[in-house]
Amino acid sequence: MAKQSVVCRLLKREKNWVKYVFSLISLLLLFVAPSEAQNPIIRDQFSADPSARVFNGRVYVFPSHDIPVPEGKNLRKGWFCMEDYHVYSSDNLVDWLDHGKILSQYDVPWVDTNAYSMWAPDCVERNGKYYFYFPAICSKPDSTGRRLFSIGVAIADKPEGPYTPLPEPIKGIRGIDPNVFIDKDGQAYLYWSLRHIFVAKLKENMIELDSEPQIIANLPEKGLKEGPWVFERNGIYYLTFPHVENERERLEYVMGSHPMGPFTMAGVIMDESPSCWTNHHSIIEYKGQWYLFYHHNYLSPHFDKNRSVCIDSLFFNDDGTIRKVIPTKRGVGVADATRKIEIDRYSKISNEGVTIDFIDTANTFQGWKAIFSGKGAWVQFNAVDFGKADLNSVVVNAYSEKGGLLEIRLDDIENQPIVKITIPSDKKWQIVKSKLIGVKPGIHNIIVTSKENKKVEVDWLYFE
Ligand code: FUB
Repeated sequence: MAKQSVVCRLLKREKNWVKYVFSLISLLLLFVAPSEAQNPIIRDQFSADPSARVFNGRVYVFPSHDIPVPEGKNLRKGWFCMEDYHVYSSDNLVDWLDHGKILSQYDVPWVDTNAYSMWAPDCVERNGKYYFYFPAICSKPDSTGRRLFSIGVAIADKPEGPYTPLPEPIKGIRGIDPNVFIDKDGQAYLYWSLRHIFVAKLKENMIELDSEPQIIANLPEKGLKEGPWVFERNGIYYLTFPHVENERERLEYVMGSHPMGPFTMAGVIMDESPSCWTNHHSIIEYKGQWYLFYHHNYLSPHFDKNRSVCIDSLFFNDDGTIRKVIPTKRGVGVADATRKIEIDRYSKISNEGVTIDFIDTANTFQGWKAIFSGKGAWVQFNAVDFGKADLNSVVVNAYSEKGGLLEIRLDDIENQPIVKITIPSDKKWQIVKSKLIGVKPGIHNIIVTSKENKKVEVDWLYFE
């Protein structure tokens, strides 16, 4: 009812259809889109193994979907559990739209639906069709009686589906983590892993192999390798992959002059995480900037098989090598000053006097809060767009039993504050609104400082 009357008002107000359609889309996005600018970018469910692709000017992320093990299922304890896939898209890497479920294990005739094994997928476009590649355990045992991983394909006319799965997996493959690379000459290659990393040419139809699978040579001998992701830049072919050099997976890469190799070991893209055994990634260029999509168990600190997708910027050296990416909480993209800014997803933080914790440890999807406890402690959140600066107040969601005083500065902690925020003492969360003293137009880093030795918790803030 409420939604209907808003739409009616819109119809009356907007005189031309272009404006109307634009307003309607924005309105719909408000209702369906989780807007998450920071890491992790997907907060409506667990998500892992992100394959990011640019289709029609938008970034689409095809992750796998971790779920807690359903009750009553005889599944391996402490292991991955995945039964379907969603796809997400964005045109600013800030607002991510969940297009919903695109494929489930129950849709695919050859998949063992007791296995919950819809692991890391990929998707590519060819001649206007979208080919979604996914691994899963076959319901039919092999000649030795084992049920093994195969790779299937589902096809759609649009990136967000609907996808129709083929009745059989691709012949000639045992393995996981499919990745497809289409070279400039139009030849498509399929990569996958099973202890080694394999490659084979794909036929023009994208659903059959056109060469014998071959093991990629010159990769580290020792330690698990999986999750291949291949791309080309300035004539260099990069094969990037998670590898267990020490205790957990880190992201490494090799460089070569042909998609099938030979490749030469080039280095580490991201070090292993202290808490997540796996990592799995993809690399794309979007609007002139390169990005690394990867996963981490941020929303499930005590169980690393429930992971979440993150993004950070990636840079190359002049010789084509990749600079190591240090994972950030801030992630990428410009934050709109007038929308909720979660300063706990900070760019920088003072060494003392401020910590980050979940708002509710029983429901981590509610996100985090910044807890100030010392005078002079600060949190910096970069790239906030104040637009034309016709803003005059800040709204903060805060909690402080004894009350406290915060200040916000732009760009440099030595600058004059743009606002002083008195948080009254209270035993519940409160929305506090304070007048801005002065704000400059454009994009700025904001620095929130505590001015007293009193505990103040901040969930989010925005300007209006
Ligand atoms: O998500 C299940 C498996 O974990 C993937 O297939 C691997 O790459 C690792 O991320």
